[in-house]
Amino acid sequence: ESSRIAHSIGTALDRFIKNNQDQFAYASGELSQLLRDIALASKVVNREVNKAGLIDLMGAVGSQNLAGDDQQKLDVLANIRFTRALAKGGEVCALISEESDTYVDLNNEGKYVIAIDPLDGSSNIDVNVSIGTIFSIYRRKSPAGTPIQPTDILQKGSDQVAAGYVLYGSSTMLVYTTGHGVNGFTYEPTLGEYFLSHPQLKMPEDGKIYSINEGLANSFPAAVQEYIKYCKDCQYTARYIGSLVADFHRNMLKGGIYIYPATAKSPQGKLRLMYECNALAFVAEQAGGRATNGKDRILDIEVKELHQRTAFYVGSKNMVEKAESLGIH
Ligand code: AHM
Ligand code: MG
Repeated sequence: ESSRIAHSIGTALDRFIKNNQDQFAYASGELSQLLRDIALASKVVNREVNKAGLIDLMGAVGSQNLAGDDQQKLDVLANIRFTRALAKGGEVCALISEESDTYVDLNNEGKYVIAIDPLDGSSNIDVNVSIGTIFSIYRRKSPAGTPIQPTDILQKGSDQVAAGYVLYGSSTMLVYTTGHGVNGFTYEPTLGEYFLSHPQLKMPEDGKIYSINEGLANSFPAAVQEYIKYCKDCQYTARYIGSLVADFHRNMLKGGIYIYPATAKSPQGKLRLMYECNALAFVAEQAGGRATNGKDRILDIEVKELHQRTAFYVGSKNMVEKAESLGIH
């Protein structure tokens, strides 16, 4: 398998998906199509992210689009783009999104359920800093064509069949796993294609970067404060963008830990289990990293509601284990 991957560096995403679809346990063609739909929507969103600062300017001159989409806020627009692409693709029966209170019915014949944060990092959207898309894919439990059940929607992270993220950064990347390691693709805008640039990504087991919003430290649990002190005693590097995907991605490549604990403002934690934490936990574990809420493995947490929040500790295995040993929760 590793030689197959080695040979495919530089391979376009479409070909990579096709070459590897025999790894999917079932409905391989359909999951492949679903991944392609996500990639396509991400290219559209990427184009819009790239001209974000021009939207007001151009919108005033005349919007490109009769529906007026171009004047929408970028996160709402991204939700529209992903929903449309997935609706057209037909593989998805239900879509859970940060942007909608309830799940959205798509094609009832579809075999997959998707949970997505179409554009994460809202505080960074207007200021030209990296933002991301996060997605989790589940196989529905009820037979295709029958009414959707709560058990189709509220699946645990360990049930994910694929997950990943798009990082709209200095270059745009798509990173995903189907449970056979993690592969990263970089977008080549003039060709309009993603190419395999980071095959079989592994997160360093140790790291020296810690990422946390330290402005909220007064209300962090004592063990988290203790862990931060430990990081300082070790003279680790503090890096916090405030875009989960970007912070996670940097830590995955360089080795580090991302922490969003319970705070006075967000007693359950701020981040959402279904469309922020589970996907990154799956990617982290597939890359050799670790993800926990302090008590349970993120992927084992029982999902009770769509927008459930959780404390989130994710990153290099030894760093997360050190934090756990101090009793974080
Ligand atoms: P959002 O979904 O409203 O964008 O919030 C999620 C974001 C994450 O990207 C980021 O890691 C975190 O919120 C930052 O929160 P804070 O500004 O409290 O540090
Ligand atoms: Mg978000």
